[in-house]
Amino acid sequence: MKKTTFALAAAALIAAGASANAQTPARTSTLDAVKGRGVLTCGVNTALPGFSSPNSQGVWQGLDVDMCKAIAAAVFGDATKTKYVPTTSQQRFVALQSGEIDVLTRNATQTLLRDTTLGLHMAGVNFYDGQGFIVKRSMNVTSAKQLDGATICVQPGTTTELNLADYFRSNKMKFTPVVIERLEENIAAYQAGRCDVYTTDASGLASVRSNLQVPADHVILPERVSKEPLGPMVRKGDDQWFAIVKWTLTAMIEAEEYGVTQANVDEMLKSTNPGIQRMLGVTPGFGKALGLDEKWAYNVIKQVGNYADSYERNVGPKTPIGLERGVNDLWTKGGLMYALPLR
Ligand SMILES: N[C@@H](CCC(=O)N[C@@H](CS)C(=O)NCC(=O)O)C(=O)O
Repeated sequence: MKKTTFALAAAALIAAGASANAQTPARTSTLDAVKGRGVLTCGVNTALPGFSSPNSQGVWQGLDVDMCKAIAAAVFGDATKTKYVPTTSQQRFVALQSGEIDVLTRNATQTLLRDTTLGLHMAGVNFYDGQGFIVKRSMNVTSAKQLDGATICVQPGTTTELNLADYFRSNKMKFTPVVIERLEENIAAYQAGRCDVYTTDASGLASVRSNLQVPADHVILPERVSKEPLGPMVRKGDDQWFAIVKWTLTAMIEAEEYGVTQANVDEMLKSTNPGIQRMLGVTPGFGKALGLDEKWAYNVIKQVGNYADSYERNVGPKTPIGLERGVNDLWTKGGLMYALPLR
């Protein structure tokens, strides 16, 4: 009798598992699928210089592209084994849910509803941001509070669209939205005067401005009207893959904390600091725990760099994007970047 009950319960569990499998393609190991394919597929922006855009030779570059390369370096020991799938704000989550991409490395904000209803997990924050507004200098506007009655270009399927409505409502102002899916068309509409204002994450504004014909003719207004913690996302239901993405980003930040850079990582293999020894695989066990080679983090730092290397190269003050570290600096320097202990 007991045996029958057990068998029935087991059968029910298997059936439940099977139906969950049918709904969630992520149930097969993403790591195995990526390794089998020999390439990591990342969902990126269509063209957001500094974050992800192809250069004149068609080579993808940017902070979010580096996130993708870092995962490839951790998995394959080769940061070039990547494929980039450009996605609009509206397509991006479906691309991840459907398995078209292995990871979304594309300025996606973590929110409660996205976390609970999309079947996706945010694996960390690689850029702390906030929403802003860009206007033509000739409008002589110095504050978002002066935008009552403005026509505003915005991309659908974004937190931007929602925050925009909140901000204007709470400041008792009116606006006319012009909702356009593709970034380039938003920018064209803004430049052609179809809208007075373009709104998105401030990092996106800096990127967009660097691409305008005369950047100095446009002003990013000082208000930040939301919190936009941006970072890589994975499908729910594959804890190992989630851990790989999470700890790859963590390793980049941890390396900056330890002063281990792309330039000195080989020298650092001789370090007597136990934390550095664990991170670089000199003390083994940490790669194995992730299902990766012990040199996983070494490969990330050697081939892509630590978080600061990537930040300065792609979006820092010396680049056309020109973003100070600000809240994206290490916690030891007054910022929010804090690596969970790699031990
Ligand atoms: N962080 C916001 C906005 C993300 C977003 O899609 N921003 C636009 C404006 S910067 C974008 O990335 N466009 C680039 C593209 O469509 O290629 C969100 O997750 O909803």
